[in-house]
Amino acid sequence: MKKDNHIHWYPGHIAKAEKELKSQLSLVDAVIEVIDARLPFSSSYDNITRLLGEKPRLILLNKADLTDQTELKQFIKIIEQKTGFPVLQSDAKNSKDINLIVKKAIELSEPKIQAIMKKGLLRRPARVMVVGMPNVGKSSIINKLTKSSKTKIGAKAGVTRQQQWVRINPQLELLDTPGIIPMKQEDQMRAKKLAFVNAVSENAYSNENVARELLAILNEKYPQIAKEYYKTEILTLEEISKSRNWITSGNEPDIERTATFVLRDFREGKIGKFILDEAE
Ligand SMILES: Nc1nc2c(ncn2[C@@H]2O[C@H](COP(=O)(O)OP(=O)(O)O)[C@@H](O)[C@H]2O)c(=O)[nH]1
Ligand SMILES: [Mg+2]
Repeated sequence: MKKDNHIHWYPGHIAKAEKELKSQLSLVDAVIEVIDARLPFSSSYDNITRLLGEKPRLILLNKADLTDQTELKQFIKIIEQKTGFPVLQSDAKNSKDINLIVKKAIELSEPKIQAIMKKGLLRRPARVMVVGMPNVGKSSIINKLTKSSKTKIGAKAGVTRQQQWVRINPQLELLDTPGIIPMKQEDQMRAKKLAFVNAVSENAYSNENVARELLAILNEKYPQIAKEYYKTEILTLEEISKSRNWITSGNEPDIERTATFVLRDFREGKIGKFILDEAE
């Protein structure tokens, strides 16, 4: 665990993940980009457009159950306008969005399928790759889509074994990918936001510093909700540890334990429903 107030970035792994993603791109007709709806801007991959080129894309704001719905609707509009791609919200515990996701993915792939058929080849299922940062819910979405009809297709030629194709229905096959994070992250605030939602390895930061930063943001944007949850007047690790009676044997506030719990509470949506990016 790191002790300084800095999120450490490891570009080595990232370069490899980017390279793999690029090589897979030629296998697919369209891409589903999964974003954590609590960070509609910060958890989108900056380089995604450069990386994906002209591939049709569906943007999914996942973990919508952990956000404020009114705010989320605003972000959906903004992202649709900014990217020109369709944007849907989704939530692992809700199956109502399944049909819409499947329908959109097939629709976005149709031009490529049509081009193949024009060459005299038979119609094949749409092939769609699911990409996004670690922990945004890529695998959960695929699991949800395949819940009833899970058919592992196995490795295709030129595809390494970690990559798993699954058939959703006769019209659609999905490819799960490992999470990718930006190659560089000079914006420390953004790096911290990604740590809040567990998109960065825990080895890269100190829980205490990241939890303090989270409390500062909640204090600014949603002070009442967070104070009510922790039953404190002031939102600090010290006050929360007292309120929860998390005290060390030396009768000091147990800051490390409190920080771990604050991060866990936030990640599980216990404190409340939040969006931590600003719409402007
Ligand atoms: N509350 C909530 N949790 C989710 C949702 N989707 C995924 N998760 C949780 O987020 C964590 C990471 O999910 P996973 O699918 O492994 O993410 P991946 O790394 O992008 O494949 C898991 O603990 C999931 O249970 C969602 O829509 N809502
Ligand atoms: Mg996964």
